[in-house]
Amino acid sequence: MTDVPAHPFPYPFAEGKTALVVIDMQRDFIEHGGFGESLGNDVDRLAAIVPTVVDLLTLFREKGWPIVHTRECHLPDLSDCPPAKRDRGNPSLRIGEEGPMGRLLVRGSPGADFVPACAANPGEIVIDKPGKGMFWNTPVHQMLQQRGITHLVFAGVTTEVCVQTSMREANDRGFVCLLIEDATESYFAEFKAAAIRMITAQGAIVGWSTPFATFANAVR
Ligand code: C5J
Repeated sequence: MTDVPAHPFPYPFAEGKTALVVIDMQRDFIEHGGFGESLGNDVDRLAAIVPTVVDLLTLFREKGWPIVHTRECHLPDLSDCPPAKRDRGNPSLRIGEEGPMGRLLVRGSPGADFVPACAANPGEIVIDKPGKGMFWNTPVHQMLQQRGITHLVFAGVTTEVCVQTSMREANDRGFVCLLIEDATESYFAEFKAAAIRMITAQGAIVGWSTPFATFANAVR
């Protein structure tokens, strides 16, 4: 066990029992013309963290530690996209409609895939999830248990939506969770800050947070 300096107190990093989870680094959230922009968001905020996510991926790959990538996306017939989700908000394009990168958030569409710099390598786990959280309607819990994973390091987008939801789901399932602060981003700076405060409050009620450099120095 290595103590990683973190908020609200050192994170107990468990080598051999830890996986990196990279949430939804997809073109539809990060590039122009995708779902994120259809909702009126400034996607350049999210693109800015790509180099740090790549550094984090490189560290885990160098160490040979397991990596999970998630994609928020739906079956082509949208049978796993409830109207309560599809009809929400007032986007210029809805989930399943044709955009410049294919059908928005539909499995197999170019826009639903990872930004090229964050593509999965062979042997890394890729989870297509219909919800905001990584456990709902996916096999990921069983896959992590089979590999003896007890600790999860989180990165990706967006901090207060899919990252926070996945961390809360993981925390409830007994995983010990760390969020890499500069490897996650929101369309709203204040929501990112608030999400990190909510996660780490009350003695790490959901988990810990730390910057990438601090994590890398500790585990290297
Ligand atoms: C959103 C996500 N924000 N990946 N998805 O709808 O956070």
